[in-house]
Amino acid sequence: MYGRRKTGFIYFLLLCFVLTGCSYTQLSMDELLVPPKLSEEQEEIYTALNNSVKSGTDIKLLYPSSGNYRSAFVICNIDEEPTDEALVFYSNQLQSSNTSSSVCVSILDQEDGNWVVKWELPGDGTRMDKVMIVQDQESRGTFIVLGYGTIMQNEKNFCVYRVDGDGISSLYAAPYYEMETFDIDGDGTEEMLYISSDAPKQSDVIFPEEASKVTAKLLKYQDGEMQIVSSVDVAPGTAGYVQFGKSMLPDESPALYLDGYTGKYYNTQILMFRDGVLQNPIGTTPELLEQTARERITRSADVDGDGVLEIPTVERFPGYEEYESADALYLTNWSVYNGQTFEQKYTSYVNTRHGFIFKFPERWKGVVSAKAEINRGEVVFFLYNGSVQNDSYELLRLRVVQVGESDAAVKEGYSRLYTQGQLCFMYKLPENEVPNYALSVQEVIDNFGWYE
Ligand SMILES: [Ca+2]
Ligand SMILES: [Ca+2]
Ligand SMILES: [Ca+2]
Repeated sequence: MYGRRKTGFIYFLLLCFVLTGCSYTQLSMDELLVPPKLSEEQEEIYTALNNSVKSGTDIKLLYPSSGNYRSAFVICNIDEEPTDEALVFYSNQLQSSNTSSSVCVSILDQEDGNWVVKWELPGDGTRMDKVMIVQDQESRGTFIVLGYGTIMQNEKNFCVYRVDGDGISSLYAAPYYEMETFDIDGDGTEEMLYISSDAPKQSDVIFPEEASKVTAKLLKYQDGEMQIVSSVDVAPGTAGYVQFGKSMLPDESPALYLDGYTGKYYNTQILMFRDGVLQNPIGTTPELLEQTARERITRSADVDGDGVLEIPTVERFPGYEEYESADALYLTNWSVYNGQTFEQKYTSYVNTRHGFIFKFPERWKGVVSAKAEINRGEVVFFLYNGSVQNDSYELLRLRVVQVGESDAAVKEGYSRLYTQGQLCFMYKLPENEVPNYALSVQEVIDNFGWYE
């Protein structure tokens, strides 16, 4: 069941990419440190761009730091003419100067097989933060959202452009902390959501508590312009976000999961569109928000592959109550929010280092503890009997080894579950079964999953 649903979800993701029809490159952190080598097509675009700028200036390509598009080149069909256009992000520096200059965006098109600059857009910052492209389902054009960062970490500005038969026009610009595109009202077209401060100008502040108000805003294209159709408060004290999870509630209505952090812990708010307005029931109800607070396990995840994100919270395994927090072992509880309350669905062990989770069967809850043997890449689960030193009722070992070491582990009685890259995920069931608590091989397979 799990495998089939997961395949469905991956297919859904692929479909999303096909629908937007744009190529993008996801880069790892290492690749980001070294500018990637340009492809032949990118070289052609780069040369055309270079020829178009003033002599005596250098083009420095700029790579967006978040979002799906991480390349300085986005090659994509943005208008009614069937060939691809190219967006290039760069700064144009005088060779004599070292100061960081403003972002430039050029849009190039192909004429007789040659790339030529078609439009130039002024950037509003010194670095690229995020690029989003939405092809409108009602054929009202392509919407390009460009987010710019400044030298101040928190100051970012975005601009929304619309491309149609008449050319490109700037529709809307605003400062923001985070932004995302998502079909939150389920009408088939993606809206834009962004989080920003509603702080009035310093000189207008009368009530200091109002100065720090931060809201999520829903931006829609209607009557020929981008309009804020609704906004809602987000939890005060959120220092930043680790994930905007595009998902749904158990009733299948669209929901955007905001996994944030406060400096002390992580928590989750959910934006949804109900009764014609944007709502954030968890973020605006402190008692609900508190129920999502956790010191570790940063992100919500769809741990059963049904398309609904589960929200994690953590508690210590039995026997670790008195340990220092860094030495304790934690189990993770996963809940769904049904629109009113949280429903706990799973208890699991989560290994963030190797990106896997192991869900506990019902009969293990509250009675099974664990021990980590870090040098062996191993975790041992056992029936708790008053102390974590007493692991005589062993139930399961999960171990991650290098592929080259897996044969040796098989000789020690381990079996292979999955091989991924250079790592082999293995398990071992004890020879002496503990009555009522022993797992079958099938249960081991069914309860193992990925957490990325
Ligand atoms: Ca085109
Ligand atoms: Ca929509
Ligand atoms: Ca789920």
